[in-house]
Amino acid sequence: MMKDRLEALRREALDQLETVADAAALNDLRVHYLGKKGQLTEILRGMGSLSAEERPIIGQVGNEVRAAIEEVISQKQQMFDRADTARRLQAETIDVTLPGKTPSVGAVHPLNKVAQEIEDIFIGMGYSIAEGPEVETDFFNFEALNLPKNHPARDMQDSFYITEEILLRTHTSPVQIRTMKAMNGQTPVKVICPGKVYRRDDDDATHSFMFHQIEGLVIGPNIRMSDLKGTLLQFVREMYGPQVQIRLRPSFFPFTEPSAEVDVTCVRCGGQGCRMCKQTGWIEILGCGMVHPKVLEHGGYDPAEVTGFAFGMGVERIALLKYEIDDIRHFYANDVRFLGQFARM
Ligand code: 2NL
Repeated sequence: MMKDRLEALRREALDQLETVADAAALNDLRVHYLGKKGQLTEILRGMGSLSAEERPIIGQVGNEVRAAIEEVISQKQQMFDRADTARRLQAETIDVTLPGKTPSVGAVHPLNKVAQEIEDIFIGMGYSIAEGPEVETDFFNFEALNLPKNHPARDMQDSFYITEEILLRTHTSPVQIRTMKAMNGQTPVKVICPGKVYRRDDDDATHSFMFHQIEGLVIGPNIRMSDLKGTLLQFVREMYGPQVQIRLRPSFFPFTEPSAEVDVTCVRCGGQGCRMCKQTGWIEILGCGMVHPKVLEHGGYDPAEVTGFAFGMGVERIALLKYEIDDIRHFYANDVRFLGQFARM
């Protein structure tokens, strides 16, 4: 009786296993036939009522049936495992011969590059770099620079005022005043001050409400105009090449006396005359002069004891000339088609 039931179970199980579709269905069958609450256990539970002679025989048959079913399950499991591996190998193949994706690499902005180049030239001549706040007081931005109240350059229309006494700096000169004060009358002073400056202007191809300035200041006993000229000649030759000449034209700034504007022989035509220099052969690049006695006093120096020179240039202007760019607004548009051209220069 029990033996017949066991043999029937074996046939049924092997029949079912023959057509099992996948690993999940296979597991269901294993649980159904061989599990703790499965069919085989169910039949063998009746062993208790068997005679002592029958029990080992039926036990033997039970073991054979279990072994036979397990054997087929194991074969099927291996078959499904191999199929799964084959499918994954197919689906997850990596083509190692495909070319890689080139990552896009950033680059230093042309304005920062030119500013660094200018800084390096002056560091080579023994200068230090000084920085200071972009939000300044009326005293440091104007008063100390010999621009007294009601001077036309202090017109509300020309600067970004925050209060009556506080504004965005219109040049980096206040950093030099701060440097002088920090030096407590000691010499020499040899600094360059780079940074952003702000002026209320309508933006066009050559003007921006914010631009970058680099100013230089040297103070010591017997600093002369010839020191200024020699320094600027050295600077432009390192910047534009050993062939360039400079000329100084008389000018006016409230903070220098005498004052001059500096031209270089045209970096495009070499002085022959072209559209870049408007046929003059010369291009204006910076302003300079001997530090005004009142400015020395505001900085804590005695104009009877020491003298100094100063100069100031716009980084944008130097960069426009160097790369022959026609519009200052390119520098602020952050168009990678423009910026990318300076990546490997
Ligand atoms: C320009 C002209 C200039 C200065 C800046 C200066 C600073 C101190 C004392 C005296 Cl603390 N002078 N700076 C002098 C002459 C010209 O800049 O065209 N800048 C864009």
